[in-house]
Amino acid sequence: MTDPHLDTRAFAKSIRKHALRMVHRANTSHIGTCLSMADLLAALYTQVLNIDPAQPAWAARDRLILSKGHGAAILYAALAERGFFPPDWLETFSQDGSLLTGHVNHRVPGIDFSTGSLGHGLSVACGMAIAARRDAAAYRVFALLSDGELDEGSTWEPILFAPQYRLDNLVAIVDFNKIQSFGTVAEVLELQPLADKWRACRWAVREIDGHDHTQIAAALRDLPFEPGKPSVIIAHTVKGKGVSYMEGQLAWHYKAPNAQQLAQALAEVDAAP
Ligand SMILES: Cc1ncc(C[n+]2csc(CCOP(=O)(O)OP(=O)(O)O)c2C)c(N)n1
Repeated sequence: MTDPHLDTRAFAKSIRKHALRMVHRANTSHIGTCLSMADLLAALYTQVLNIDPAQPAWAARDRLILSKGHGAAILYAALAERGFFPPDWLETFSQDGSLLTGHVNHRVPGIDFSTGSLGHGLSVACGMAIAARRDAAAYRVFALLSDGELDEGSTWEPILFAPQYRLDNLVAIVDFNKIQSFGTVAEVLELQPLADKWRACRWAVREIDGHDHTQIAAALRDLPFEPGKPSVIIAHTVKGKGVSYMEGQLAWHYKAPNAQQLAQALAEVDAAP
């Protein structure tokens, strides 16, 4: 169930701030990837996903697989904001003994699949989408992928497979921030023209600005883009979006902000429109 009182922009700010505090506290990596998908996750969790925080395993729920599982912090933040578990759990992120591990853990309420080893999420999402078909269930399956995962052959197998089975209950979203862990996409393994590649594999494709709330909402509202075809949203994003000194900077794949950097980051997120 979506909650009509949730404000997507406020939600995006809130989860950005949680993620910044979490990686600072844990002195851990991956803030850049969290910030690049913040607006996409905010739209999904406030406007789109048919979920019930009181029943995380509700059989009819929409499924979401964060295939880029190193972005766990901001997904946990979104789940806490939606009421799947108390927000003070976020303070344990990436600490010994915590459920909130540094990569996505399915033991956390609201998580459908553990991820972190890149390149598997879309195959699992395909399986869930087929299961929905066979059970005549109406839920949809969303897989949020990184551009780095599109360098892996294991991601292209479900890209070929899903159209064959006319899985129009399956939605892939590519967080196309054009930076990986050791270089840009263009340097490591060029993906462009990316939309043409998905189209050639028989997906219905929409390209959007992944930080423009109007474009994100419109794309998610129009799903499926074509009956009988899986849909992919290629979201052009900026790694580190919302924090000036992190935006487009490779180093923030790994670095954690210190106390002073955290204070500046939180202030910038607060000051954004
Ligand atoms: C199979 C696999 N190989 C390597 C890694 C290590 N690793 C973590 S993040 C990452 C790449 C990050 O770039 P991208 O996938 O584009 O995601 P982004 O952080 O830019 O959203 C890599 C190689 C991994 N998690 N899984």
